[in-house]
Amino acid sequence: MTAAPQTPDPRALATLAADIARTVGEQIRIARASGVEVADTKTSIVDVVTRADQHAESLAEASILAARPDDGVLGEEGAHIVGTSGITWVVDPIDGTVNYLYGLPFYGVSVAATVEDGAPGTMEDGRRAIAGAVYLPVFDELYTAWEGGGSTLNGSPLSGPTAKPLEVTLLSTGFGYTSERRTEQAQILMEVLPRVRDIRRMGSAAADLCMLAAGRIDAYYERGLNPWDYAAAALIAREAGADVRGLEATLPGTSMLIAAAPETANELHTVISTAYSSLGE
Ligand code: LIP
Repeated sequence: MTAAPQTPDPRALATLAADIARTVGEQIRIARASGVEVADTKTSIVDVVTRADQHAESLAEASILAARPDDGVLGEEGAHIVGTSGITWVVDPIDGTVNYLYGLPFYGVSVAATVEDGAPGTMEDGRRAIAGAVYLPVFDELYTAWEGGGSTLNGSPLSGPTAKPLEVTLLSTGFGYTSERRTEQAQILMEVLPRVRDIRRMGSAAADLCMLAAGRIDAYYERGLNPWDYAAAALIAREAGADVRGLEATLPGTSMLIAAAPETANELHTVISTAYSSLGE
């Protein structure tokens, strides 16, 4: 009987994730200076993919498999390799693609090593990140975490968000690419916005969750994210002390991702849950 593959040291996986995120991030930052080309659209005319997204994902995939040839890879731009090691790398080559297209600074590379064992920390897509990194090249900020190892920004430990009453909470959120989803999100925002200090819309879920881990925002929520948007940064936020949760009994992920200090997350969860109930959801 073949032995089950041993889960590798999460710290070593985090180091690999960080190296790849930084290398790919530097490549896309340099490439941006020469311009940017839309290669295709996806769920709508405003959901774009650039040539840089495609090249970045190819580089990330090749780097992962050079280091760990038996692993799987799942990428936003189509990478889908089923591995045999039990580790699947979930990659967003450019999270914040529209920001990258417009030359705005909030974009980054997200690389997560995940397992599918259903243990606490498992997201709605069934994967659990045990190591991950997000690199924001314009700011030269590398966020790294591994399970049980805490989170760091450029090597310095992060202590995450502090608990605050919702009325003084600086909240980040994001919106989908279809008018139907944005109509619903605007209705929810109408319930949330009057109850918080202010909102920020940075355009990258990975950056949002890293800002939360760094304590630069107090809370984040979004509906409609993909696994590659959140895989690494949800771990970074959790390991910094944030409560990352879904709506009601749902695991955090595409249906809803709420992240804040536990007490703040409780308040925000109640407001969002009530808002969706009044929408008839
Ligand atoms: C983005 C997310 C962001 C969301 C955007 C978009 P992309 O991912 O990170 O939170 O609000 O609509 O989905 O498309 O730049 O990889």
